[in-house]
Amino acid sequence: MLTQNIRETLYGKKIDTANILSISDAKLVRDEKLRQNINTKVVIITGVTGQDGSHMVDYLLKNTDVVIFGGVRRLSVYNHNNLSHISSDRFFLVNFDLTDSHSIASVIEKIKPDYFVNFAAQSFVASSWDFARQTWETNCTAVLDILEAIRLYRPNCRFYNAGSSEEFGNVSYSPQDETHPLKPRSPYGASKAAARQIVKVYRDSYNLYAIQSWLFNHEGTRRGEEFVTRKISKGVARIAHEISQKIIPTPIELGNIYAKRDWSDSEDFVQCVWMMLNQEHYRFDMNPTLYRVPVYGKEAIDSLKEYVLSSNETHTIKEFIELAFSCLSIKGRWEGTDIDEKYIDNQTNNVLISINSNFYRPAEVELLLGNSNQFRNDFNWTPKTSFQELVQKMVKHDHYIRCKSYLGK
Ligand code: NDP
Ligand code: GDR
Repeated sequence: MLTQNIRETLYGKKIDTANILSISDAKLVRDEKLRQNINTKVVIITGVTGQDGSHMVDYLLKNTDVVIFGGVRRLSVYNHNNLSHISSDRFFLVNFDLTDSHSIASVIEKIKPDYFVNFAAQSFVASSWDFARQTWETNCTAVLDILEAIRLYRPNCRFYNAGSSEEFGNVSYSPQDETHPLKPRSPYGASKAAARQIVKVYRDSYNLYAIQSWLFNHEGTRRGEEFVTRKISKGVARIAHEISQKIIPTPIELGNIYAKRDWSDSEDFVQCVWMMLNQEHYRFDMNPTLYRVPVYGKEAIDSLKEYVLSSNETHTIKEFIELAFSCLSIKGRWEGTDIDEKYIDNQTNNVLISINSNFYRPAEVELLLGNSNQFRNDFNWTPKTSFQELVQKMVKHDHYIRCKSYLGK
């Protein structure tokens, strides 16, 4: 029986991302959607308030006809900015927390998804030393809980978990490909490496379509503000504004600017994740009416591949900084060494960047450089956005926001 709340949610009056369904109401919505079209595929995406999850929602709404349930946890403040542009009768928010195994089991039992895309995580490496246990529970234990619930309630559901280049950690060789050993350097990296093992164990033991890629760093205008790229792009936009107002700028304080990262655009990667979840060979095995019956044969599961996704280029944080400032026509020079190193504006001699040892990590991953040729060859894929375009996109976006808020004052 459809309640008034669900009728309004389904038929357009209440499609807004502030309306979060309970798991039971989400089941009613799902049943109604399947009643309208039995072939509709149902996707659960976690982490939809974050960068990748929100881009994945955009990608699927634009390119497929699936119905999406975005998992959100209850917070005391509204944090749906990355979703506020969406209004679709194929996207619904449902309340569940990944650290609560009951809510995971319940959501999978009731919604019976065809795909479960897990982007939720404690994703900030630096904080993983401060919240090691919470990082482990969100990034690893929750993955086990999802796999167990899929095994019990929806064994034909395709599961994707977002793995990380941080699993390679203290790298043995470059570039890193799918055969590189796992040598994590942080509680975060260890949690993702452990999740990888349990995904494989469930895949092999129960013939589940369960995969995990190795995602190298990927960024964009929805990147969290504590990550180094966004911290720089926002800082550069602020400094450009301060310079234009003849104010002496406050420098951006950073940690290890010699670390090298392989940066891509998040919007490029979400498409790849969907491709991995639909590896050609399995497309015809889907049967939404099957329940408690493993769909995939051992041979099919054994030939599933897990992939590295990367730009295949590496750059230091220093290079990112120089390029970011140059996007707003600010040219600088480096002076000093170690903790005293600074980036100085050529025109005004103001300090733009300084080092603060508080941003050093207990253990650092000095170099990441991916080799995503396996994925590129198998799927005939190349990234749309280059490193230079990515930096420009982020800086221009933050500059626009800065100018808009200034003019709005
Ligand atoms: P974000 O930090 O932007 O998003 C993380 C999401 O996880 C947020 O929506 C957050 O919700 C949610 N979340 C955290 N804890 C819980 C919980 N207990 N229950 C429910 N939801 C929770 O990460 P990204 O989008 O950048 O990354 C997506 C995934 O990809 C993550 O797993 C990350 O580890 C992995 N990854 C990312 C890379 C990158 O460069 N971006 C590279 C390699 C891997 P809330 O808004 O409530 O905090
Ligand atoms: P990372 O991203 O740890 O690679 O994890 P982050 O942007 O936090 O750091 C990248 C590098 O920059 C150095 N750095 C600083 N980092 C931050 N955040 N703040 C600073 O002030 C600063 N100064 C220097 C760091 O030491 C590091 O070397 C990201 C996350 O998205 C993970 O979830 C994901 O798994 C990996 O990428 C691949």
